[in-house]
Amino acid sequence: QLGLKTKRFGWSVYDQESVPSTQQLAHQLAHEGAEEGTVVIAEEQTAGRGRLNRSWHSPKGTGIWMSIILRPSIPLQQAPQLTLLVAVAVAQTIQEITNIVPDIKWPNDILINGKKVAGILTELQADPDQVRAVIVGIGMNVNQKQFPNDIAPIATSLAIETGRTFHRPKIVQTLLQKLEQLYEQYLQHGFLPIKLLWEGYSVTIGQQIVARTLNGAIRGVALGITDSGTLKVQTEDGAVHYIYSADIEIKKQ
Ligand code: BT5
Repeated sequence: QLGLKTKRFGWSVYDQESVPSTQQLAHQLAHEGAEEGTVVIAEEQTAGRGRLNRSWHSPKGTGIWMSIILRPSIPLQQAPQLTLLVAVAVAQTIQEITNIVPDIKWPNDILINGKKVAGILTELQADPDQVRAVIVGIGMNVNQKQFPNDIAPIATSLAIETGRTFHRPKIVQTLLQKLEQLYEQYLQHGFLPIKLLWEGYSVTIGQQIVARTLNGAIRGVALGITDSGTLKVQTEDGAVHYIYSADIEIKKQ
């Protein structure tokens, strides 16, 4: 009923009314051997999550709460590339649907006017050095008119930004199409073309930033992303750091 026009993605769609987390269900399905392109989507998540077990607000019938199983044969250290690939697909989708060009803040935030409209959660099932499955979670705020107080200052939706409401299945269809197209390009030609597209949406590169990682904060200039998708940051003492994942604060110049 999603009217998908994709070749590889969405042959198997688990369309759920309410789940704790589509990510959790997708992990389970991937463990059981679900094929690449399996999609789990829900009207509502009661325990939607972000990175580091933060919660993701996923009220009923307003947004897109979706997880996709990918099975690329790539070494573990290239997995961050997939977050950036998905971010490009989300940005392209928003651009096509609304005509607004969103910003991507490395690694997983899609912003409009500085507020978060979508977030991506990339998780792995892996052998010691090879990826078995990548579970990509996408949360996109679509028709919400308001947010709870704790996230109201940082969150937005397509409806808030445009004053319109949107037919979510159409957005899902566009998103899966973009995702499949970028993924095929990635498998055939590698990360470089994706990286160029990503740079076109990026608000991180060239900025003074603070990157908060699990090992502490790094302050410096974001020089760029590497070919594996990590962020290259130069601190004041001239040292260059490569960051796999972090929360980024962009300092006002
Ligand atoms: C993310 O984490 O941005 C990843 C979000 C992934 C959600 C999808 S929905 C489908 C799939 N199933 C799941 O259970 N998850 C995935 P992170 O960068 O850690 O950001 C989390 C932070 O964003 C929270 O701590 C809040 O501050 C904020 N936040 C929570 N809900 C939000 C929302 N709906 N819109 C904007 N910001 C939100």
